[in-house]
Amino acid sequence: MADEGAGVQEAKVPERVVDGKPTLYCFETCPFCWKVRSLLSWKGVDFSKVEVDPMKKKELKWSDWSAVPVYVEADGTQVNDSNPILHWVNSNHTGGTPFPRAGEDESQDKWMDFSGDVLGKSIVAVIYSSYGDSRKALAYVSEVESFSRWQAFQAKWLGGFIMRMVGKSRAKMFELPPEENLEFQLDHLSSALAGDFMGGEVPNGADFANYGILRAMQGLRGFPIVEAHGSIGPWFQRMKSTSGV
Ligand SMILES: N[C@@H](CCC(=O)N[C@@H](CS)C(=O)NCC(=O)O)C(=O)O
Repeated sequence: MADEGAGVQEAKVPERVVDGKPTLYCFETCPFCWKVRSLLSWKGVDFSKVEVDPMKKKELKWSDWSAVPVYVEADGTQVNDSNPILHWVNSNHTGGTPFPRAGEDESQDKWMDFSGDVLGKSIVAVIYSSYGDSRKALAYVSEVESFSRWQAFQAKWLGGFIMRMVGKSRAKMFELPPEENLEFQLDHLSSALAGDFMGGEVPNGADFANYGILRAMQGLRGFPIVEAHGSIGPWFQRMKSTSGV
């Protein structure tokens, strides 16, 4: 997707705020949404979560930006795209130590970009390695109360098929087979650690961005690769306990 439309939007959408709280429009399995969920949790922000139907996305029809996550601040400010949302939440909510803003820390910026440009694509190639794994990843839909049985059926079977196709196309972007590529990318990511976290003693934007991507794999194919990794495995556990998700 082009970046046009990413970031803070001029027009406010107070009617999209649920229960007067910051509201996150997301899919349960979306890695980009977990980036934001981990930061909100770490900061202790009380927010409403709207589960978007991954097939028809009707809960998001009001927005020109059609990908999740979309974040709506309690005052109606709409922010699109996960990295701009992380920066918005960092700058507009107290709780936790703030991390550098975009453009203030080259390394943080680089690894925040890596989370979407490389790591997100690497995990999709692994999670959706077969039709069975794809359906398993989408099985959560039958537990979403707001979805009808038909919506859940479609999301699991048609969505599972589509995501298998996406998985195949992501796999083609890398030279190594999906699981080896994931290990290779985790090795690379470990060079971002500057102590316990990428931010040093406290997590920064790169920690939340990359943790969120990997957190989306929990319970799915390839997650044991993350848990078993020599330095990313322990970092993942530190991020899990400090973020609370
Ligand atoms: N650059 C975006 C990517 C978001 C994205 O690709 N979201 C997927 C779900 S994981 C999505 O909504 N896809 C449907 C679409 O793009 O229409 C971000 O970082 O937020």
